[in-house]
Amino acid sequence: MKILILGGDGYLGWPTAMYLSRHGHQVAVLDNFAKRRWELELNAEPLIPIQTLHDRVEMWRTVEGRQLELFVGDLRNYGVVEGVLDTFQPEAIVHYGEQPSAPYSMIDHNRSVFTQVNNITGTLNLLWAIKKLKLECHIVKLGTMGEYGTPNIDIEEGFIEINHKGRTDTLPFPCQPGSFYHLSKVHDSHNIRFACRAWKLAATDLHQGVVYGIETDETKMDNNLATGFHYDDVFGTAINRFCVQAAAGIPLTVYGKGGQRRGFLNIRDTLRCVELAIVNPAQPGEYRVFNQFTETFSILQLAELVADQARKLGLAAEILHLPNPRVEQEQHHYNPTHTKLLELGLQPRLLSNELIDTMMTTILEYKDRIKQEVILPKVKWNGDEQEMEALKLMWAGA
Ligand code: USQ
Repeated sequence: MKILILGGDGYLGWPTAMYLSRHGHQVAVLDNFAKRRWELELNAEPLIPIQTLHDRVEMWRTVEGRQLELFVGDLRNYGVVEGVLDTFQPEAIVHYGEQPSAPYSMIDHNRSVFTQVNNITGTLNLLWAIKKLKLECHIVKLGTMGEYGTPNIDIEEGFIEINHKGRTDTLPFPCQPGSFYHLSKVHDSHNIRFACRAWKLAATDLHQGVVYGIETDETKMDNNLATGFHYDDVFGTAINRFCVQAAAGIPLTVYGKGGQRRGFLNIRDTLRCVELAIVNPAQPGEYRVFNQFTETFSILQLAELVADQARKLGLAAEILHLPNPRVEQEQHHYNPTHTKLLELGLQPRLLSNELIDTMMTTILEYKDRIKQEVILPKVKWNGDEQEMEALKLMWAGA
């Protein structure tokens, strides 16, 4: 199948491109290298050095003997989007091409506007280009479990049947996202669903949980195929950050009580989920949602798992409860449904001590590159300077 990956230079985009190429698909990647610019803005380099996309595409051709087509361009430019779609004529488009960080979207006014304009415009351009070109093409869009927030009822897979004043309807599950980034994904979901209804487009919205992991079968084939693994306060996510903190001998940064529960999945399962969505496509006019995670944990549980494992490796891992820089519930009900990908054949690769060990071993190889100054959370949801100062002092004393 001809598959276009938007955001093909990213943490998930690049491994997905290699994985689908290796599984016999004809793959093209599009990227504008925005993530690399944001990294420069924030002094946040990936832990493992990554090559340019051009070099990685060339390396993939050498190692695997398969050619990835490479487009450079910005999804906010409609001409770019229409041009690439017209040239490549994809049958499926995997859309990762967005600003992916909640903290980034909460830094200041500029970054929050940027996140929403960037994400929503790119997706709208994509929808309009597919319509204009009359492409028969399945959109596989990376959404987030964070679109739902943490309601005090079980979360369904996209839709919920509601009885109201004697009448019944199946409606989109209510959304209570926790950042301007997560909100951008909600707005995307509404736009995509509308385009499916109005223009008979076909889309799968993958409401993904927090991804962890450094390696996939493909990145392991050569060091020069590595993907961008972040541990900083803006682009790094929970398990990945905890493993790096333990390796560096820094306390594990649990925000608040740590009772926040989220869905998690291994990076390899992300690739498999995307493949399952592609080979079992939505039909014209259909907008469907898959909740894409394999297990839930509280943040404190995860920190304890990582700390226990780190101690077995002889590292002195401690857990530090920091004042929570985010506005979020720290103790709450969380029981989201996630059956659709399992029904399509997903066999989850659950978090195990071995997996944490493997991650830590890889991280320890790059220990000298860990920048301690990018670990402490600096972005506060309600911008209280005094509390941030107190937090810095607490960190300094730890
Ligand atoms: N957290 C800590 N300590 C840390 C980092 C995070 O306690 O050092 C807590 C946060 O307060 C939050 C939870 O861990 O309660 C998850 O935070 P995260 O930074 O791991 O992930 P999040 O900001 O939610 O965003 C990530 C990805 C995003 C994706 C989302 C899926 O960056 O692209 O959409 O996970 S989900 O969390 O299900 O919304």
